[in-house]
Amino acid sequence: MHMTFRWYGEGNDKVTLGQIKQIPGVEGIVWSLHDMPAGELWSEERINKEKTLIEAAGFNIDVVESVNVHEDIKLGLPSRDVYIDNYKETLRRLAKAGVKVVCYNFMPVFDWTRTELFHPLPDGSNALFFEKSRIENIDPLALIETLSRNVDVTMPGWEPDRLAKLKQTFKQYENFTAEDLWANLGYFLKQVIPVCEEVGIKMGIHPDDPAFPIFGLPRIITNKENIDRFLKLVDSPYNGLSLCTGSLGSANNDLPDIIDTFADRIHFIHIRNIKRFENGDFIETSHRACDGSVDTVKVIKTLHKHHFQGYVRPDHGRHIWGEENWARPGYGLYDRALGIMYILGVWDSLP
Ligand code: DNO
Repeated sequence: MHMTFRWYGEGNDKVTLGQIKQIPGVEGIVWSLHDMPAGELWSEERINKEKTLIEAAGFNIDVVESVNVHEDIKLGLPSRDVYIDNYKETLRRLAKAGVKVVCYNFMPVFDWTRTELFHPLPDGSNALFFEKSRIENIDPLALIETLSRNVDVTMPGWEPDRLAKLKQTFKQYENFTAEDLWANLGYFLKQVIPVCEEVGIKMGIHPDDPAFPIFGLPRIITNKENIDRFLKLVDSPYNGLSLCTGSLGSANNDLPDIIDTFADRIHFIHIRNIKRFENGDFIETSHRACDGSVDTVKVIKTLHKHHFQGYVRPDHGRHIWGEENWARPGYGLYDRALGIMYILGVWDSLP
């Protein structure tokens, strides 16, 4: 297992590479060019600038999260081919720079969705919260507007270029089905995976977060059966998973069983915990198994049993010790660092 830490880049993340260096065990930075609109070709100059910066701080650049997929590809519009060509060329350039794994998602319109970014927990910290009934009754545009008002950073999946076109994008998805999305994902993979095989990059799709349809939009990477279908779309080791315990955990999936079944196709794993409530709400918690609904200890033990050689990162922390005043929602320093110590603690204790 190779420990990593997600970092949003100079000037875009208040956590510093120097701080990350002091967390035991972190080998690599999970990075991206966060200002790059989906579908655009990444320049070698920008890639190499990031590489130099991260490597100078003593980390590898093996994992990119994410190279975002343009909406036209998900919608299956004729314009998708241009964006797929850009995607393939970006992968070639990333491989040349030394990247090994690329994380992406195939969720229509939104990436991860929550109804509150700073929901209080009983211990005085706060965390990302999902309130099911609110999602069912709110206009998505109004929700995003309320949420973004509280933060001064651009969050992945909620980039200004995407949000500006939200109304129009929703219109494009009218009458769009889960089967349409499956077909468009297959089309994308059939073009991209051969390039990955050629250049040695492993693709890891991120499960849908939450792992059920919202706002009437289909979501397909949600459970074991669908993951199986996904992996068979292109049955290559380069077509794999970025398993996320919190995303799949939002729909009560049996994570150890999923890991047992697909271990050789998991290239990257996000470990976090959430507490699920009976009404479908959930809140993010500390990484500790007994604090949430995901048995994180069993997850780590199962990875160990399979001699997991891929990349792992602690996912969304709570905001603790006042860091909600400066850190990105879900991506502060302290709770993710505690999460790493928990993950490594369990891992190191295994024979
Ligand atoms: C949320 C993240 C996701 C993830 C993308 C992958 O915090 O795990 O935004 O990066 O879905 O493309």
